Amino acid sequence: MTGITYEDFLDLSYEPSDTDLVCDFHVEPAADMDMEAAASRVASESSNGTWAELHVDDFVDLSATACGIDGSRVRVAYPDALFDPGNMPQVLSCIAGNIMGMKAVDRIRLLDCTWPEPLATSFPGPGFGSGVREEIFDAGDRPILATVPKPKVGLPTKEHAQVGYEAWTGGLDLLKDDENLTDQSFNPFEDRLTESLAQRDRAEEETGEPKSYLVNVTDETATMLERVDRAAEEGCEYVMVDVVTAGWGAVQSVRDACEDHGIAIHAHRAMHAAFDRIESHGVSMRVIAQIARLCGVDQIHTGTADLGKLANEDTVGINEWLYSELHGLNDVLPVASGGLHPGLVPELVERVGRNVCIQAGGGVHGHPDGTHAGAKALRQAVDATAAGVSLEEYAADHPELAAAIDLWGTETPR
Ligand code: CAP
Ligand code: MG
Repeated sequence: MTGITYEDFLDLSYEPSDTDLVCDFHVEPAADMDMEAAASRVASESSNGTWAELHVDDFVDLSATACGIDGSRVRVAYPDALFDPGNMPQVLSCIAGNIMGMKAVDRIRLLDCTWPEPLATSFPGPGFGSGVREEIFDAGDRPILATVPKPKVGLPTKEHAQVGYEAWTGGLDLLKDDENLTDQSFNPFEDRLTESLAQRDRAEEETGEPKSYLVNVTDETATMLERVDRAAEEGCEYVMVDVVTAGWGAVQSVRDACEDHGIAIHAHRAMHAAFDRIESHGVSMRVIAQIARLCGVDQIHTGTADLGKLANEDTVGINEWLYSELHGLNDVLPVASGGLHPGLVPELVERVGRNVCIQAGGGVHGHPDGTHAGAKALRQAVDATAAGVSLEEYAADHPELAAAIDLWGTETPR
């Protein structure tokens, strides 16, 4: 009989193999628990163990190993055979499942994962990644620019599409639905899709520039797949999914459908802060971004490097990982959004670079002369930055930019 006890899951001499998934956690043990005991329980509960001593003979040993403890940082190595290839919900049920609520720890946060080739390449990764900037837009080396109509919900379809026309002809590349706009009576999905694309076609005709639309397909999976098909039929280059509220299994289904149609995926991350805002507990945005890349989104919101209105996080570090080599999988284009306006563009580009998408809602539609002027001001701020000219100097003969910086300066809104 083989007894499995918690102590079997700790081996600080173990060197992870190159097919192990290696996860780093922040762990705060419960009052009556030392770190080694807590680390063993994390490895046990997230792989094949439980609280009672087990006496079994005929089983495949899929035990994880707590193989590193450095202060509050615990490293756990998971054998490749524990995981169901290509099944992100199952992976997360291991590495971010029961352990998040176990009494052996007061706090636990999944900080970072090192993804081995067999597991990583069991997922499709992004179809385009940052290649969207060349393959969908000819944006050169400037950031691609997006806006989202505001108020975020409530605009009737025609007004929504008109905002798109004003923004696209003002120089922006992308119109984006807001995270909670899907198929409500005041702006039904089907009408919004066709009306917005009609305005997109007009704007492309008038500007000679490629324009696109991030239509939000978020819903239960069957409906999302129908909406992906409709977006493809209407010639849309993208769909947008609220990846956290929709769920990763659903995102994988949408990715498969988008592969068939050659459509890119914009990932909105609403609800991520439920997991990643409290530094000592949950799942880091870094890991959420890793999951999103493996599941195959092409662009994802990763914050504004503390320039915007929402809680700060390691935007630069996360973006670096999104661009990094990952067993041949495409990279992901980071999206900076949340409280941005033209006056913040130079500092934002200084912090995150140009291989990004910059989204501004209030920072476009709140312009004193309206959406079209606001879009021109945002594009002018990006063009000035790309040309290495200060906003003040550029604003001398660009009145829309001048009005924006008169109103908002270079301050971060709260
Ligand atoms: C931004 C936004 C985005 C946030 C999401 C909003 O609007 O549309 O959803 O950027 O946060 O609803 O707040 P503004 P994040 O441009 O008017 O602020 O990008 O951090 O995921
Ligand atoms: Mg929004």
